Amino acid sequence: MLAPTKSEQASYTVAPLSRTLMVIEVVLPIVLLVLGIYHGFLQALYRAGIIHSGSFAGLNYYQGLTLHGVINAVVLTTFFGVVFGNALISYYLRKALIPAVHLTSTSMMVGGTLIAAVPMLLGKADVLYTFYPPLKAHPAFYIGAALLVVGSWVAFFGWIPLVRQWMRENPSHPLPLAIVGILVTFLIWFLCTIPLAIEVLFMLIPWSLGWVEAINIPLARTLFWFFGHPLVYFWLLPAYIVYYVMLPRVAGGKLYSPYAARLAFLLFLVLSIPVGLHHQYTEPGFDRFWKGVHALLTFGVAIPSFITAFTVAASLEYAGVRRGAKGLFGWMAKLPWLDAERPIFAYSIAGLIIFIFGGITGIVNASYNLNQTIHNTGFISGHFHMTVGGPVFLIILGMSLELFSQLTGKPIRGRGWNIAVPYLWMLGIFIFSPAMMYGGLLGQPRRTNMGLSYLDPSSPHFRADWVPSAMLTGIGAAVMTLAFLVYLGVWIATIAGPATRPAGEISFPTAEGLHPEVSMASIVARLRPWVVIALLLIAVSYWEPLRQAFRTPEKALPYEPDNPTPALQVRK
Ligand code: HAS
Repeated sequence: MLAPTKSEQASYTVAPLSRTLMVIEVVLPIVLLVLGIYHGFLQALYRAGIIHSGSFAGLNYYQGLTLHGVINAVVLTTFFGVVFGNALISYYLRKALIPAVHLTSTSMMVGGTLIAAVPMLLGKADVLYTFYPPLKAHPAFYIGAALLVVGSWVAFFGWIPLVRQWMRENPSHPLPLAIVGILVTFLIWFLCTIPLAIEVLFMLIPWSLGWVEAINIPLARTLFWFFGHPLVYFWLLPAYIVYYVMLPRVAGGKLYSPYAARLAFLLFLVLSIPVGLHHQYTEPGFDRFWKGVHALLTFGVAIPSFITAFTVAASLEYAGVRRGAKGLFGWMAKLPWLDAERPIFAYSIAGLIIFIFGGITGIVNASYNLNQTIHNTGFISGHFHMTVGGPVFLIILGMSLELFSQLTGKPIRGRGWNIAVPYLWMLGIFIFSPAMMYGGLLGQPRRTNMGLSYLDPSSPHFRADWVPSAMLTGIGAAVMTLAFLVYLGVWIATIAGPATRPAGEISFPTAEGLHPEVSMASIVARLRPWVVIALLLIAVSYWEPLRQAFRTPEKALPYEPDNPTPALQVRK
């Protein structure tokens, strides 16, 4: 056990109703993840030419890819954001969650997930996680997704009175860093899901119900990416909370700069939304000027990650030196890489190392001219498996297990196996993603329903130069799947084991600052000015692109499954 620091408090006992709801919020997405990972593995085997179209456990290619994307990128991440937020609010503010709000939020999220699952499993919603028109889903898919999102809003709204109460009780203290982190995460989430709600409620649902014949495609896509890029920071910021608040402590050191940590979160609030056009560089209908503005702001949103890279590395170096390290890089060897009692270190460091490469490839994507080469190729899949599939996924895995253990009082079993998971996953990612990216540079498409044809020497589509990267993609995915199976084994052993502690006692390792905590007078101790700047920047950067999308005459007609090229079903 680590000796408590000044900034650490005693554990906080969650009320029985909230405890039960939080166990559901942790366990349900992990159960669904089995399906999500399985379909990811099948995708890779299909791309490697090992299985054929129609072999997706009875599902088609798009159905399997939709299950993979929606479960891994939307359901898992949203549930984790909410349950992690519930735990942070309880522990750091020492306040009970409001029971009616908590019950409503969990019921909506679980209900929405189950409602959306039915059409996905029946093949009535093969629209991928981006659900671009003219791909059209059954209305239940959109309604279920809307319920999931609104349920997460309800959780957030339930935290606000507790935060305000804490601020009244502690007028001379800035909010704890973890609370700033989770509030910024959900402010971004709330702001960016408003355009999504408009797209779903006023465009997709009426279209899918047949109330309107056609909808405006560029507008739907622009509203989606208004949501779609900040979404990635909604995924990432819970990991950053762990890196700033907990990792320096489990590494045996201190947080190098509490000021820099707060600044990084606040810069995300300002810069993560007005960048969505970088997903639409290749789309006609928008002035190049506005694409350029979003490109510039995209470079801006990398800055808080650079701040994080420096601050977290400095904190880890401090920890290594405290443990007796010498020389420029000696600190790395002294870190607790294999400490099975503090698995969150292994889950964090593996994610951080992967993210160095995920981040660099993001900068490549953001560069307007380089994007022309890699857009819609395997390079993009390589990038996002090193971001959402790196730090985000590993922190969700590590922290979900930790939360389950604390909520049920059952210690994690198979601890040695548990810390093997992030390193095995990292190995898999470092085979999978470079292979995908190299294939992408050779022109391999990001999604392909062509199956074996390009790997089959007798086919006119055969591409001999794509074979090695396609094979390596399959090998990388096999290693990643193995890591997940080990993780599942640890879960099963933990569930089967006895409870040895009282259930529902939450506590998080919390690092002290190496430099002093910020004062209440500091600009980074306040949220409101940053929200105002964020709103202004969104208005300036999106007003004209939205107007341009609104004016476009392109409309999506109802999708016909027999037509293999839905993009052609566009009426001018
Ligand atoms: Fe991205 C596409 C640009 C970050 C996810 N991105 C995607 C898609 C996803 C995704 C899912 O500009 C595909 C969407 C789709 O379906 O079409 N992305 C960026 C940029 C960043 C970035 C500039 N992306 C993310 C994160 C994601 C994510 C984070 C998920 C969580 N991305 C793009 C662009 C596209 C795109 C274009 C569209 C491309 C197209 O054409 O379609 C930046 O935020 C990245 C900044 C990060 C860094 C890295 C900092 C490094 C750190 C680690 C330090 C390590 C330490 C350890 C301290 C600059 C913090 C040291 C210790 C040792 C022992 C070594």
